[in-house]
Amino acid sequence: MTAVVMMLSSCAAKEEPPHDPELLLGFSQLGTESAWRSGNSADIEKKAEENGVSLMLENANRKQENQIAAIRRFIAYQVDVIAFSPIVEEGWDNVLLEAKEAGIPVVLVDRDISTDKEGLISCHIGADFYQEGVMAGEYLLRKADRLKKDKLHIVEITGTEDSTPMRQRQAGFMDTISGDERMEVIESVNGDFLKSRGAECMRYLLEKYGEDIDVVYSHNDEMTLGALPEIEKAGLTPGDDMVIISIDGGQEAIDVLKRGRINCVVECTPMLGQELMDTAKKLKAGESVEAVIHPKEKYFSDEMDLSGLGPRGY
Ligand code: GYE
Repeated sequence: MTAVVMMLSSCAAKEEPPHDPELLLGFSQLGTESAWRSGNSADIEKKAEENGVSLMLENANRKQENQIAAIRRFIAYQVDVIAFSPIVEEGWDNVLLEAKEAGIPVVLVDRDISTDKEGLISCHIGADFYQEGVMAGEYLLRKADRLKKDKLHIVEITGTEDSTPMRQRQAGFMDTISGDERMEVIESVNGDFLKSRGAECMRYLLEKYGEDIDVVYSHNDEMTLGALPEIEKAGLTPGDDMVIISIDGGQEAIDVLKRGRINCVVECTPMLGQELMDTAKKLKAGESVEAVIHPKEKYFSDEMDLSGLGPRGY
């Protein structure tokens, strides 16, 4: 009798309305090159868990071909939504056409792609990198007023060539400062968003220009943190002898800013996980999504009292 009751009750349980089928999200992260990147991966993992989303996260170790292979695996696995942070802008058309043919929506996280094909991407969730460059340039214009100098020799250490943040942070900065006669970019070198390359680039620039460098504009915190010890080794004090401008706003750079060795850090938030989960759920449900989602960002500088600033979380 008991057995029959149990059988009946388990049958009854099966007839209950089915649970929402799980959402399976494939995400190809581009690497682990910075505190920003690690913070971004950690946030996506945390938000997937909180939202009950099954996440297949693959790390491409900074190789585009690894990202393409990961996206193909996600297609073969028939995930519900594919997301990825493209290391560079070009070269995605073929694999994204395959995703489109398989009927799997694709979300860009962080960086953008460049394509003339329609309908490959459902949504781009990432920072307005051009605006970040503008904020860096506007800070420098204000700083130049305070320094009362006729000429500022600027060196730029850029991020990964052909990536969206590299292109847009450069464009926003240049468009903001180029009309001002005091501003002269004497050289722009590629530091690939890496700390070791930031140090190498700075050594090269110091050997070539020495004390003539007035401003270092670096496209991310990692390269800045690599460059600073090189400036000190050359007998100069960053933040005093040279204006240092960085982007990202991770904890380490903010701490250095508070100590006066960086002058301005433009924020780029890696906390994109919740927007990604919301967007993936809508896409699975067949709802429409916004084409572009930019998080709100600000900057931190030596013009501000930063004593009350909370922990950054990355
Ligand atoms: O600024 C840098 C990272 O694409 C916004 O990539 C991201 C950049 C970030 O390596 O630290």
